[in-house]
Amino acid sequence: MQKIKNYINGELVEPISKSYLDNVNPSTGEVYSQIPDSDKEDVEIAVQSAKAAFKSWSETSITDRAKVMNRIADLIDKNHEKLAMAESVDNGKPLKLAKKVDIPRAAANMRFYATGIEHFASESHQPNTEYINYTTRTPIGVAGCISPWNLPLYLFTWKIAPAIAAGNTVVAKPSEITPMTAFLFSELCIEAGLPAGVLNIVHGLGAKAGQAIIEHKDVPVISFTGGTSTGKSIAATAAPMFKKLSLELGGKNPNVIFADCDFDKAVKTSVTSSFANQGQICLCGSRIMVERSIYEKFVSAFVKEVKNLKVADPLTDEAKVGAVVSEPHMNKVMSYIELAKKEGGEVLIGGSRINVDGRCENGYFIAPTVITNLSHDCRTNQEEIFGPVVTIMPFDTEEEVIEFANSTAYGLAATIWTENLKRAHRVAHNIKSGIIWVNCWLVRDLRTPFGGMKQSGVGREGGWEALRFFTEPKNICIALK
Ligand code: TXE
Repeated sequence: MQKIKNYINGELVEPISKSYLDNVNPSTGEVYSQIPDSDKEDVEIAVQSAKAAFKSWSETSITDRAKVMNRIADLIDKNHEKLAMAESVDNGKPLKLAKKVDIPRAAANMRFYATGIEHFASESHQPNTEYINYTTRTPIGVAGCISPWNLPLYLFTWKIAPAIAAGNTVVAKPSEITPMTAFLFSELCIEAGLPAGVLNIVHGLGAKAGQAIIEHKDVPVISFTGGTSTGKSIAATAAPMFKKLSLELGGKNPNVIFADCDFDKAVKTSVTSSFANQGQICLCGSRIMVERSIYEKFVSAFVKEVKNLKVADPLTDEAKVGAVVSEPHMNKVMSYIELAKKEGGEVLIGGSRINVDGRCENGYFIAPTVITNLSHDCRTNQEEIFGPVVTIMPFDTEEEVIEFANSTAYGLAATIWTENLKRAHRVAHNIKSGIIWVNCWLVRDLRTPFGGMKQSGVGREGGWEALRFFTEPKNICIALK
């Protein structure tokens, strides 16, 4: 059985304890590889290796940093099929999706920040003829990057790329639930000639290996994507140590449909925004709010469209929906469907596990589920489910739907469907979330700020935001006379 290794100081190594964890293929329920159960000692070596590499990497010219990052991007492209297959097997997502979205985006992340760093600039301020200020932005040191299981290589590289482009060295931990592409990525970094110690990848559990990274005194900057409760605990550890923190956490995103929308487009895109990646994207619209005059029509068109979503073996071409990521996660999602029923919800379609015959008979498949008849403030509509479950509710006025949209503890993303330009702007301004899409969903321009308000996180990723996050500004004021 394949054994994944840690990537420390430019080499693939076993965990010091020689302990391993099982890695399960969620489409079959079978253990198919082993991952290092790393602990403090492995993290210590990784941090020391990153510290040792920092001086030379931070002094490496931006052009040379960009060159090696571009080589990594080219190798991701070259290994597109292999990486996409690994992502689908590890995560349960349709292979087609991994090919189209996850792997191309990982390459794009590396290229985006390889070129971005060559255009990044700091400021100069001159108040009069006597003084001039200039601001430098220098790399901070060893960055801790911790990523989740829903978009494994995509989110892993989204953190690593700006960190190393800016001249930091990194100790990174992918999710223990989906470690495979991070391992394959470490092989590509070696092949591309990334200097030893610039990136170190430690595999293992969050509470053990992850926590050791967060607690380490020589890791002054941390970028984390994952659950809100994990984010809270990371903040509690990091804040008294005055670490710089970027937290990208959960969401409970509203999808607001006004009667004057482009109906067919709104229905089709809303089905995608509800169920893409089995609903396991922090940007999925999980609460659909529809203006009452088109409510019935929308619900029946939506359900009709959902019937066409084929749940199948993720490696087949017909699969529109694959397996959810793990058995515990499947149980969590199923428990929310039960909760919805207890709260008076009516399940219009789905609501149960699906048996996919053949090699996937023991896989973790859940039918795309649509629930109505719930109030905006019940638990089903307040808590993050993070699975193929969506609720639909009617609203009467613009004021009311803004109240519904803003009623959760989260504020990550929102989608608004209307052909009324003024209303689109008004509602966009009044919804408290970091990202708003009007008449579209998940259109990503990597230059835009990405992140959430309220319990959806702290800070923003993307574009200059990430390069600012991974650098320390210093203002130098010079007397000219
Ligand atoms: O995430 P965790 P989980 C949400 C979603 C999901 C819930 C829990 O609702 O059901 O979070 O998922 C590492 N110190 N999202 O349990 O635990 C962990 O090893 C340092 C939303 O899988 O937050 C992994 O690498 N690290 C989300 C990463 O944190 C720790 C995506 C995320 O795991 C740690 C995923 C600790 N103490 C889940 N504990 C999104 N916003 O996209 C865990 N980790």
